[in-house]
Amino acid sequence: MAQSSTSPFFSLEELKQFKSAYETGGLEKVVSLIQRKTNELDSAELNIAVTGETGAGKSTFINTMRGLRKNDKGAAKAGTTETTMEPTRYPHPILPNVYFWDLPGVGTLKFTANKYLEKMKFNKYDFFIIVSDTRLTENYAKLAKEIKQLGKNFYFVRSKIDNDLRAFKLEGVNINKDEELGKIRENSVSNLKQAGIPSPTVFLISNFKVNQFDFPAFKETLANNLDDIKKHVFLLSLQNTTLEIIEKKRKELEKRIWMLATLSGAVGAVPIPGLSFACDIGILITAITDFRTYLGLDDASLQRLAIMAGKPVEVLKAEVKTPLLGEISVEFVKRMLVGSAVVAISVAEAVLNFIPVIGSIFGAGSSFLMTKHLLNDALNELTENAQRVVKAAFGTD
Ligand SMILES: Nc1nc2c(ncn2[C@@H]2O[C@H](COP(=O)(O)OP(=O)(O)OP(=O)(O)O)[C@@H](O)[C@H]2O)c(=O)[nH]1
Ligand SMILES: [Mg+2]
Repeated sequence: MAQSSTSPFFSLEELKQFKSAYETGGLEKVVSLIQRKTNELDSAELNIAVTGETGAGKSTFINTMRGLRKNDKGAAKAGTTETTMEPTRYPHPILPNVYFWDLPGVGTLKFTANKYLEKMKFNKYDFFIIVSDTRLTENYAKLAKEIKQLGKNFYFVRSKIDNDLRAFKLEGVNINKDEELGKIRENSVSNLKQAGIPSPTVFLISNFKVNQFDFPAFKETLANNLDDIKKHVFLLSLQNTTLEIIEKKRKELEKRIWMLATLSGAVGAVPIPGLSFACDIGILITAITDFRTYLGLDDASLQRLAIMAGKPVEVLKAEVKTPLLGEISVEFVKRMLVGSAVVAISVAEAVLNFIPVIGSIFGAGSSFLMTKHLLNDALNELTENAQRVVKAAFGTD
């Protein structure tokens, strides 16, 4: 079985620590290190601040990033004339530790950029997204400079780009789309440069076209600028709007498998007959259920994607060719165990049939291998399903 080359969140330093922990304290000591990392992953928070002028599309953007439309449960109110004066927190529907913060429009408050950020309690955010639906003017540059000064990252988003393109159409002008987009981008960039931002990047997006314009590049850039753990959380929070996102999620989940397999291997080493198997099943079911949700194949995620793509949910569901759509049960995992490849079969069947008699002789190694093998199988299957779904939702591009 090929070992995954992706580093599972551990720095070189930590890996060295593992090695010596294993040499002195055995697997048990390694497990406690891994357990700690798993907890770190599960509790990692991401706080994303969204700011900009009134009506720029901040609330709609927050909904879009969470795969929601304004009438969905938990959606931020959008398109209203009343503007909130306090930062409002919106959790992600799947990852409860990912929060988008809807900040009051910069222009609505009579503050300097500095005072504004202070009032917004800037320190708790991981980074800022500055949204504008017009040219990015000097005021935005001021805000960005202030954010930088406070030691935080910012991104410029130019929203409603669909409107710009539609205007040409309404005027009956034939345009080269990429050329026009280039001009709009260049215009904002040069404004910001003049206002003192050295090399600004401006992402042109439409909140209603999630896989078009700069939206995919925007998400990728955000992910790349985060550290390992936050990147993991952020990537898993993204809606499956492109094949690239699915591939990135798969890689992240592969890292988790490595950790889960080690934990399960260690449980297998506990010399209490019967316990090993029961715990393995628990880990497997939880992992497969989580993977399914992260890959957008649970019912609620499919519904959200269908709305976002403007397709009937049945069309997407028809692409899910796995029994994983329903409840994931012990029975299901057992079936998978039996249907698994040769390497796993001997181990798995032995475990199924001989517990509790010889269950405890399957040491850490075999439980480790089995869990890794099974979760890899499940992950691959789920990934293929997710790929088919996104193709059905948005076409093959
Ligand atoms: N065409 C188009 N319309 C958008 C887009 N984003 C937002 N809108 C519309 O713009 C209007 C304002 O959007 P909101 O998301 O409420 O803007 P906001 O920045 O939260 O506004 P305030 O909370 O009042 O500051 C709404 O009618 C949205 O439907 C977009 O990308 N394209
Ligand atoms: Mg709003």
